[in-house]
Amino acid sequence: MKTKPTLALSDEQTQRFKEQGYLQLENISPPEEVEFLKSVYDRLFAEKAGRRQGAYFDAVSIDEDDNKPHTSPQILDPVLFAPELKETVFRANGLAIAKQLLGSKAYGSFEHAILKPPGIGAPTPWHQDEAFRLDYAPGYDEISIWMPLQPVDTTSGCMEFLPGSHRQPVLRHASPGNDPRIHALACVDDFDQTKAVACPLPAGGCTIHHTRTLHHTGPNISPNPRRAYILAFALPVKPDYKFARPFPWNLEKQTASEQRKRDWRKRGGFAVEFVRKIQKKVTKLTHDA
Ligand SMILES: O=C(O)CCC(=O)C(=O)O
Repeated sequence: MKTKPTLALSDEQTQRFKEQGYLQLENISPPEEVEFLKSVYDRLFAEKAGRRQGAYFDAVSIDEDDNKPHTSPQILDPVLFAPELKETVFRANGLAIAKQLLGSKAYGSFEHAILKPPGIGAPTPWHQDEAFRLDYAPGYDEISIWMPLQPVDTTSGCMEFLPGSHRQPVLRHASPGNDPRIHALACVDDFDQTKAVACPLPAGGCTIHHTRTLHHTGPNISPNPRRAYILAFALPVKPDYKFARPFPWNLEKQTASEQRKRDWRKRGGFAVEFVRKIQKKVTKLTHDA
């Protein structure tokens, strides 16, 4: 990418991330960029961008009814629907941080946007991101960089982490209410929620967490939308089914968004997906260079 990073983690911050499994920064994207991202973000959610191809869905409901208000709408890979998101200071800084924490081969693996509408925004259950993985790959390592586009605290759904929890394996997860039609996952193993640390942030700040760090967000009871834009970075790996089976809670899933994606593929979306895969490979190679 052309945009240059404007920050680097100190040794002390890198060490803290290794010990705690998360980190908080006051500033990863400048104020004018946050304003620009907010306008793109609001347009994408107003359009329900990617709904017909399974990229837009409500994470905490059965998500079949377009007329019901969505309480945790998400868009997977929003950059596919707004190419102007490609060149940002947020992305350049995120990649630089990922290379510091994971190694020089780190690349942008995935991104998503999660909106919690004012007053009705639903909590995100406690989970480890790795629990969403569909395959197993030796050497897999990933971090997420979570940036709010407005100030965020415990009344609007800031991130809360369990320090040190990234040193555990992936714990048992299940669909909320054991309903496999719901996209979200909730950790159903024992863990001590009283040790959770909330991370309020200014607009354009961020939290960084490891794929195994237990985290959640509360509801948005504030009068303002809570917009979060998340970039994930990983090390390149190859899936290997000899080593482990996919997680059982993912094998059960039957979400409406997956069905919309299958229908879209049949209508020709598979060709679009193929082109996107090639473009992603090219971007990854550029990041490696
Ligand atoms: O924004 C949220 O509510 C949750 C975000 C999250 O779980 C993540 O980025 O891994």
